[in-house]
Amino acid sequence: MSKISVYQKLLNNRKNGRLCFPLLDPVNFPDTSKIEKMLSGFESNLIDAFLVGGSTLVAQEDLDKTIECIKKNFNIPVIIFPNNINAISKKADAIFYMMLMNSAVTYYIIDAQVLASPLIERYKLETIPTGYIVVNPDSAVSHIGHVRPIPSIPELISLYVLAAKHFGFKIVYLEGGSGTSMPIASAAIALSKQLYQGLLLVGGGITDIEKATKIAKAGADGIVIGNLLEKENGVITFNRICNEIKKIPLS
Ligand code: 1GP
Repeated sequence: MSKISVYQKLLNNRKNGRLCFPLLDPVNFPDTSKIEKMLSGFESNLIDAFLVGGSTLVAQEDLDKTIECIKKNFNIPVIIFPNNINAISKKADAIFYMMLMNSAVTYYIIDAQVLASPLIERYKLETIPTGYIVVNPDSAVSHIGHVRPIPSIPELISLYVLAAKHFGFKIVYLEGGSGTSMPIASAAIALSKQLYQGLLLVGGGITDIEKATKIAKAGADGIVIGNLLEKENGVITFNRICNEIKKIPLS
């Protein structure tokens, strides 16, 4: 019997509540003691998948080490959230096969994906086609990805979401930019969810229950949290946030 895909697991989990994804950036873990400490704080029943990646990752071996550590501690899927072609590891369960939809250069729209394809094939990594839309111009991903910023106008953002739907992407990821003080606005999330039936993930600047609840209630199927995990008591806050948003009535 063939095993269930990571994507199918996410769809199944979504039937029971909003999805929660901690995002671990390998560049933050020069040695394993720091990641081991962080991992010991997570509650496995609150996490739907670990995302691993970051805008400035350079070495595949750092990615490998981070994934190995997670796998040693949890029986939860690990999905690569790639920044470039070096972010491919055979140790992961799946990869967001992403198109940075509002990049101004072909590299992040199609070239990197073409270059990455043979290795993904060789590693037999599950690809989850993902439309990645970056809203905040003042962010690392925006700079690295040559993003053509989208003003925070819901109708404009929704055009990209519609295009993602027509491409058949299984996930749309609305990115507010890591560490932003202005997460994606509720109106943009609500309109996006109205137009797109796949999994709508939202990340960037989610640091407390209030922001997370607002985003989830607006229509996000899942939230991604990175920066907060690095703060003091960040994992505890992450657990509280996830606990709360998983209680929100299904919609
Ligand atoms: C970044 O959306 C993610 O790609 C997470 O953002 O680091 O602000 O949580 P934060």
